[in-house]
Amino acid sequence: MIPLLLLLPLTVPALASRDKTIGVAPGLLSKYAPSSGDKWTCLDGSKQISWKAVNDDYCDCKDGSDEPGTSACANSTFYCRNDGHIGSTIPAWQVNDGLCEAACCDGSDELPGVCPNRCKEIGEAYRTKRDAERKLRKTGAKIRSTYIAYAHKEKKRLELVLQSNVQEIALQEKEVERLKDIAERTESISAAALEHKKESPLYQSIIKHSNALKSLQREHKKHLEREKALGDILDALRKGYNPNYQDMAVLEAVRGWEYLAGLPHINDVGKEDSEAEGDGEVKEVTEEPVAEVLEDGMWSEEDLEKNLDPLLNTDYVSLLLEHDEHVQTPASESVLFDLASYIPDSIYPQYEELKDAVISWLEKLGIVKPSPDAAADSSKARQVLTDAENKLNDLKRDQERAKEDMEDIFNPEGFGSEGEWKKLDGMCLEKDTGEYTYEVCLFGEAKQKPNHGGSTFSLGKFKSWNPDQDVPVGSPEFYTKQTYKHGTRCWNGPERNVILELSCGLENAIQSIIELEKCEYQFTVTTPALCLPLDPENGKDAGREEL
Ligand code: MAN
Repeated sequence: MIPLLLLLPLTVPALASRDKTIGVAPGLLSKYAPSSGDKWTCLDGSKQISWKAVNDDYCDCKDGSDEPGTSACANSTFYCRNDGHIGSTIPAWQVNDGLCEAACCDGSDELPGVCPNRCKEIGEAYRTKRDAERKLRKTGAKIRSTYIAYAHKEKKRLELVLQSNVQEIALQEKEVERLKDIAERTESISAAALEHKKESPLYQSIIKHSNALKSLQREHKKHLEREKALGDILDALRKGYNPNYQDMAVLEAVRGWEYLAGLPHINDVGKEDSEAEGDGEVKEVTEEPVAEVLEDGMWSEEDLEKNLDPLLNTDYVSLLLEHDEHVQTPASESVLFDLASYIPDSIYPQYEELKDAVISWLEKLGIVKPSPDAAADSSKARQVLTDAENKLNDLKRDQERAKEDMEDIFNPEGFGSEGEWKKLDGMCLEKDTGEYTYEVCLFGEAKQKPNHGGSTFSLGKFKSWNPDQDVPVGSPEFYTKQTYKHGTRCWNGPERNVILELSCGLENAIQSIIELEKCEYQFTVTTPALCLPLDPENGKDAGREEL
């Protein structure tokens, strides 16, 4: 009680003696000076008051500007200079309330002697922390810039993929058209007509060639295997024979093999090296095989290995039908002689049934030869068509994916406006917490894998960046959170999901995992992708203002 009584009478004179500019922000200091006649005008220009009335603990101006250093005006603010640290502004009601505000480390919000000035130590600690953060940002930003470069390269690669994909699709579309035509014609042609076509000397010759080639291929394979086995035997002889026996037959066989296989003589192997290095180790250097000179159109060894099988799998019936198109227009294909094309659609099924019945009677009576199996040929043509259509669909899907990837690379809602996140697409990070190993494949799926048996649970798939409504898309804060949703449902509970809290760090790593609520997990993750470059001018963060 006594100290309070002692303080009260001191308050007004103490205030009167204090600097009139106390609590004034640096930008407004020039406005706090008396005009002639010791007058002063409120900052909003609404009133002129005596200079003495400034900071006299009585509110005169509507805008509160006459009391920057007291709590007299509810709408004014107080500026703490915080020398040794960073200045800050607090609301007027916190001034002279007997409490030392953390934001005013110099204690200037209270009367002298009430709060100690802690700005030196706080400022030093702040600067140490800030410098460490800047160092981290600087190094991290260098890694981040490599991520950006990767995104540009990736874009170029995707552009090329798209270009070649467009050409491939066009070619494959033509191929599908061609095969469709063949399949339709194979299906429409009668078995007898097909058999007749197969009797063409050209077709017969091709089949013969094909069979000969298949037989040669079989023999060739046998010889290759034999040559390999012989080579192994000779290799063993070369390495294992004892030169002291001076067996000329063996020596000749070894020399002959070395000549054929382009190997140095076994006694010379490693001599040069061991002479130079003195390590005595045997080193073998095989001579480079001399490249074969091929006549025009001839196949190389590699061609034979790679392309002979596809050639031998050619659908010769399809070729035969296609060949027809090039040499003649079969009379039976003319609409004039195609009875079926004159039949009205309504009675076509009955016509087909009647035709099949008549043919089957004629076959049974031995008047016509049973028709060979045309279905096998037509189903083969259909299969080839289906394969080609599947390939076309795959190409189109690849194209769609490449287009989506292209759109996402420099998209603020995708991999960031600089593409800095593309590098991390699909990168998997793991952390062992004892009971579980948690995994997140960025932009993919998060998982909880038990370390001592049991099932792995999905914790959800990538859903979005920061879902907070008030965080602008593309702002640095936008990239500090990711959500992964719709994981395995908890027993009697919600689906598992993850909130990923991201911050700048030199490594892409999971730092901690907490199950915030049942089946809701929080991963904290560091990544260089979030290390924004500092302002190159003064080494400060370009986008943020210090405390
Ligand atoms: C498993 C784990 C836990 C989770 C419970 C919920 O044990 O996925 O993280 O809390 O299921 O039943």
